Amino acid sequence: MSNSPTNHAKLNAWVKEIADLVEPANIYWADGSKAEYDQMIKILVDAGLATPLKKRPNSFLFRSDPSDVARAESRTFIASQNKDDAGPYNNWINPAELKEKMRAVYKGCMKGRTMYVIPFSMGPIGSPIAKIGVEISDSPYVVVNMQIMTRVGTKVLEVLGTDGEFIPCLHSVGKPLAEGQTDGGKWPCEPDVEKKYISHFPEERTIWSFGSGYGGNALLGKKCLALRIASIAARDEGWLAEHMLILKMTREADNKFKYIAAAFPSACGKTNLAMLIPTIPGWKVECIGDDIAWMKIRDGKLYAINPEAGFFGVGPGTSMHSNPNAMLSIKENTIFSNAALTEDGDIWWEGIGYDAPGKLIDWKGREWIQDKNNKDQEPSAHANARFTVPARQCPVIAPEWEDPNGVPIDAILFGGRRASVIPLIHQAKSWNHGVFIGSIAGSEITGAALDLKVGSVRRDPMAMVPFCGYHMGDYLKHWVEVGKNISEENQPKFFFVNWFRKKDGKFMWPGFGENSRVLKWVFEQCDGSGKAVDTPIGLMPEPSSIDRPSDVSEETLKELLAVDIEGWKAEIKDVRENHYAKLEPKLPKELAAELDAIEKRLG
Ligand code: GTP
Ligand code: SPV
Ligand code: MN
Repeated sequence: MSNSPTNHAKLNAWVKEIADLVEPANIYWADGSKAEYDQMIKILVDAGLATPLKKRPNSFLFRSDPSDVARAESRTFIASQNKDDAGPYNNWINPAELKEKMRAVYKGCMKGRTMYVIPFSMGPIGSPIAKIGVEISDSPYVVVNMQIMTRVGTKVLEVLGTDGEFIPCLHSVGKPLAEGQTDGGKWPCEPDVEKKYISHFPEERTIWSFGSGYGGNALLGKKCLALRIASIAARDEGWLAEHMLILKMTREADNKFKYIAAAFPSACGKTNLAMLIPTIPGWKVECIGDDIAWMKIRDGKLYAINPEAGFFGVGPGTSMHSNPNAMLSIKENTIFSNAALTEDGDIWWEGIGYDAPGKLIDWKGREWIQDKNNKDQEPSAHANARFTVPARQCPVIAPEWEDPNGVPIDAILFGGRRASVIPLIHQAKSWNHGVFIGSIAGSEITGAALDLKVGSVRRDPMAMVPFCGYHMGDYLKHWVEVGKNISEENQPKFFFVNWFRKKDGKFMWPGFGENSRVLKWVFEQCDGSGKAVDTPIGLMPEPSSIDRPSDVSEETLKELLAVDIEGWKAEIKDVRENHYAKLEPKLPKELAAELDAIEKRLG
């Protein structure tokens, strides 16, 4: 290929094969430079797809098509050779059949567009735990987002050399242009959800995405590579690829620190927890990552890296009160998707902490004036409006966030959104008990997927249901196996948290920075200085061991830390009948034993 900057024969052959299929007008190899970023942005602004924001230097707002606002879970496929390898929580299509279908839609799909070839590294470039991918995409929006979210460009090709391993990631928005046709200022995509595909071929370690330009559907390094494909590599190689934030918590009195990883489902508080400002004096939290952790055993301990280079965070609800460090991160050099636009050239969203300043343009491009008397007013920003920002812009990014060796994990938190039953915190008593509490996690569905019923509770083991590239039963078995390779004293401690308990429709726990009070107990449990009581569901703090926020009554805290025996019995019954039953015959016996044991303890 004439304009290829690499002599990597396999890569060049793949690029040629795809170009022959999708028939682009041009091919462009991304070098990851600032000049290239600016050039892509210029293309997008000139095309009417991006609006420069006067109030935020080098920042831009995009409005997507209303059909293309979040991950499409019903169109996400794990096309393993055997259906059984995908398991009950994934959509499966025979890979040969899926490829045939997709080849038909890919045929000529980049006509009139430039085909961008984006070499990227998940993890610091050249680090032994990094993985290299090459994304082919016809979206300059993808190029700029990939530049922020991953490490892109020439250096990656250098590491790849002439025969290095890479994961091929093919993406198209699915909207070819006829001779002389343009996008006319409209977000290009395939608006029919049924015609979108986010496909993974586990045996080949290949990703094929078609029809969507938004988030995890299109930025293929993130969920597709760093979770779905990486989870398969992790299973085969004895490590863990998880939907987890990583934070460092320091007790300033003695400068002792702990590293905590936490898995919550999409839009359930990872970004917020990862960079929280403790409300209790004497404690500091720094951020290593906000969404994905790759964890490997080294020197008998579990070490974690954040494979990403940026944050793709939820806008609505983010304010100087809830997450000041996110607000400070997004002052400049930020891409906004589906937020509202103010008259003076800033973004706005629901829950940003101040009233909408005058007339806005909503995420659908219409005039919008806030009407606080109308509770049913359509929001101005989409619930899954997002910001894309380099992680280094976070004021509390930990100095070691790019350490290729990772950080040793002391505690692992699981969690979800639950209005009732699940207490503020409880702790597992062993590795297998920890895997158990993670495996039964239930959470109310959020707006982070476009085709699920918001609000209903679904089981989401380790927050990985949408992101695990193989059978959930085998995945849980893998977790059990990893524990066997870490000595008990080096195993992280496991906790389950729930910031989302409600009474009379209101949150009982203030959340956000106040969650530091719960993290403090976690820290103390790791440190050996915490106080805990034994309960049928695990270890729990006495209400007096949690520093109570001023706006939480003693009675409320007691309620948040009570074990609702009847509620738990119903929970466990549901797990047995509707969740664990689905995992048979692959349910690990260790987890079946944990289920029997908790049932017995509940009486
Ligand atoms: P993804 O990026 O989809 O993986 O989401 P996430 O898990 O990083 O969630 P994020 O931190 O972006 O929070 C999602 C929503 O939950 C936002 O609207 C937050 O304001 C809200 N939220 C986060 N933490 C808390 C909390 O402690 N309490 C309450 N009540 N809401 C929270
Ligand atoms: C999530 O849904 O968990 C996200 C956003 O982090 S996306 O990248 O679109 O998957
Ligand atoms: Mn996420």
